[in-house]
Amino acid sequence: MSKRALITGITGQDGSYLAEHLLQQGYQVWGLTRGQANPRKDRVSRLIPELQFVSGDLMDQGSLVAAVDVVQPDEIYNLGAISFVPMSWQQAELVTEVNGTGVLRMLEAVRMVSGFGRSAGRDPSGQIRFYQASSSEMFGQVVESPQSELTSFHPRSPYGVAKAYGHYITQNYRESFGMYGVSGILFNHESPRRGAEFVTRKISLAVAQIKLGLQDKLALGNLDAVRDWGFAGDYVRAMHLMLSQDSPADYVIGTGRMHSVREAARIAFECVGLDWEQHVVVDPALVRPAEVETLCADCGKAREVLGWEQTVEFPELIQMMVESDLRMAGQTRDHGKLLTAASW
Ligand code: NDP
Ligand code: GDR
Repeated sequence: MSKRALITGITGQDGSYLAEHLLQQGYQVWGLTRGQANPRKDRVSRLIPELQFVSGDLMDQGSLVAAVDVVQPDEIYNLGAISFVPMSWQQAELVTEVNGTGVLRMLEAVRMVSGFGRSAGRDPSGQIRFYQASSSEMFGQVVESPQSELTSFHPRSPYGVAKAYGHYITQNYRESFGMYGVSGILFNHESPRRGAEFVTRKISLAVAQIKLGLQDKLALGNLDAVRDWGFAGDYVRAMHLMLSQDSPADYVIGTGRMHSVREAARIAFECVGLDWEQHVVVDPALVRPAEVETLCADCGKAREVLGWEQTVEFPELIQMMVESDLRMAGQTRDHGKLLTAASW
């Protein structure tokens, strides 16, 4: 019997890569989608025709119980979130509801559908395994570098605070009810499917359009911000590995290498033979109210226990994104349109 997985956030970057990975492993995969005519559902359904869908929203407890009950999954990957950090200052309550309380609603849905009582669910066999998409944003203002599973949190955005709640409530349900719940503390990961609002994709899209003469300038915020960037395709393998262990535990996933936004821009423009300094302008409006200046992963535990390794280095990742956007920019220009992130 093939295993059944339910993925929230199926229309996002990670959802699509994870679905492809699990299908390759022989799983049946359902994606949770919200809204009455979500165009991103059509896009992922065209990309992965084997996917099945169930409707639900992290804001709506009843819909999550119904979705888990219909799918009867062996594994749930809770990737759904409002994931763009700046939005969390503009709509803090909404982000808290989706990214924080939404995790509690998913855990409650698992508990209700599995019929967990006070003493039930202690037997690890037959449990629904639950993965929570935790984030390096929880570390925020870092007190030690690199950051491991033992590093304390000091989130710098309402997004990071909500993710910390999701992290702790998953840990608490594991300890309170014996649920198989794990959190992957993932550092930034990118791909040609990354949303256009995130800095690497914003850069690769702009580089493609500048190269084709469709745009001249690229406005960025803090060029000195440093991140540990990896490839999303590598990181979804880690999610699956985490849920494949005998005992539930949390893991940090990252590359252990740091690069600045300035460096990302330089490499991207170099890919097409252009000088970044001729095109990048700094817009102070894009600088965040409280910035996470630097992040770097210590993923020794994931390497040792999961045997996880990344396969794509940073310059290769940027090149992959620029080449993909160049191809798509060429095609959309031929149809008289500008390139957007919806083009994949
Ligand atoms: P995306 O922004 O690409 O995707 C977010 C997904 O969440 C979309 O499918 C969106 O669906 C869904 N979603 C938003 N609101 C709701 C809601 N109310 N109910 C159900 N689903 C909802 O994110 P990524 O794929 O990049 O990231 C996946 C997860 O991992 C997120 O939780 C993110 O916070 C976390 N994360 C990401 C990292 C990264 O570098 N990419 C690093 C660390 C953590 P819709 O189409 O309906 O809007
Ligand atoms: P981040 O990713 O906030 O780390 O969250 P993002 O790509 O948005 O920002 C990375 C860094 O780049 C700086 N920056 C800019 N960022 C954006 N978006 N646009 C700009 O023009 C710009 N200029 C400079 C930012 O200030 C920041 O320091 C991502 C998301 O995927 C989260 O959901 C996830 O939890 C974390 O990664 C880990």
